[in-house]
Amino acid sequence: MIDGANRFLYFVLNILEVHMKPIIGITSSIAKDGSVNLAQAYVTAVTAAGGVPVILPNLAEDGDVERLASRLDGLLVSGGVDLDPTLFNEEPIPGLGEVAPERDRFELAVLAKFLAANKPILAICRGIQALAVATGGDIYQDIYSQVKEQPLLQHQQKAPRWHASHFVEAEPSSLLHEIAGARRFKVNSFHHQSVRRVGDGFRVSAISSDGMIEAIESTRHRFVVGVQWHPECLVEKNDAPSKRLFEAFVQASGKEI
Ligand SMILES: [Mn+2]
Repeated sequence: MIDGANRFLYFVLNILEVHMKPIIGITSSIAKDGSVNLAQAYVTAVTAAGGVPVILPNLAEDGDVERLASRLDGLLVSGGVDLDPTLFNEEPIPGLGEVAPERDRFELAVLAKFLAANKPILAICRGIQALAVATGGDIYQDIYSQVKEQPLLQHQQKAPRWHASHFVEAEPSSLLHEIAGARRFKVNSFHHQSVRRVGDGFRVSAISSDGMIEAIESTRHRFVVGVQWHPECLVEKNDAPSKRLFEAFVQASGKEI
């Protein structure tokens, strides 16, 4: 009898837990062969942190984006190709790489919906650049040709994706500092663009030793964090700051406003 009641209780708790798991939308790219593309590492990292991931296609209709955003608890803006510089009123320079106009349009639109609703956002690599542009900041199209003031680190590492190659320094009392639990830690690096200027209501939350902005966060929202590195690739090597970042993001997404 008691055993039966316990089993029933366990069953109910299981259902509740599953129902309470936040749904995390992850943006995707369109591959050369026309398929919707997302690295499995994002899905694995969100799942491991207790979220239910769903891969988002690049929708064009504003009403569809609104509807989609209203159903999601958190938004993960994933990595990918360069951002179109005309979005921040610049002409393309020779160092600019490939761009993805339909993806730019969708990500800026879905970011706007999430920011307006104060729903959690984790923006990774290309994602931090989209977040900066979506919120009135701008980016370097190509740090190697545009940053002349100081020598740069190797930000396009040749080491494997799970290898943390350079240090970053978190700004004291930033949300990132609190989550990472350390001022200085190592990250991986696969970028030639970088945030140049943050918009109103945003702060820089980590820099690399060459002064490049490696993380930003909103001071007006409950959880809006952008990182220039790829924490989803470090999670598999049990990197503590990366695991905590995904956990904090998923946890924030599970809380009602
Ligand atoms: Mn870097």
